[in-house]
Amino acid sequence: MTDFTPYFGGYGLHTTHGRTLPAATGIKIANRALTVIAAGGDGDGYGIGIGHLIHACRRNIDVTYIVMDNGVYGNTKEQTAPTSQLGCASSSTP
Ligand SMILES: Cc1ncc(C[n+]2csc(CCOP(=O)(O)OP(=O)(O)O)c2C)c(N)n1
Repeated sequence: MTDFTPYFGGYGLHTTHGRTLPAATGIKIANRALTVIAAGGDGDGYGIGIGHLIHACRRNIDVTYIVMDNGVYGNTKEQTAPTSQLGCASSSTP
């Protein structure tokens, strides 16, 4: 997992894995004047958080979402993730 905040010099919030977009959505709704940038991994956005991603698209509020796609669940020892290559060997699919 990457600490994204220092690159932008703004205020940062680290939230629960898979709940990046609900947190970002809440912040934007609370103060529409803020520029809100959400960032997470592919496991975060396309695995545990996929339902939130779909609803965030549907709501279409003005939030930028950056997915850092390394194709695995890196932080928890590189298990296969939703964007893993077909046939990739990982700690969960050796
Ligand atoms: C609610 C919740 N479920 C599971 C975990 C365990 N966990 C921590 S990081 C992670 C996977 C991270 O993968 P990804 O989002 O792709 O980011 P990467 O580590 O590859 O940068 C998991 C499953 C957690 N911290 N919280």
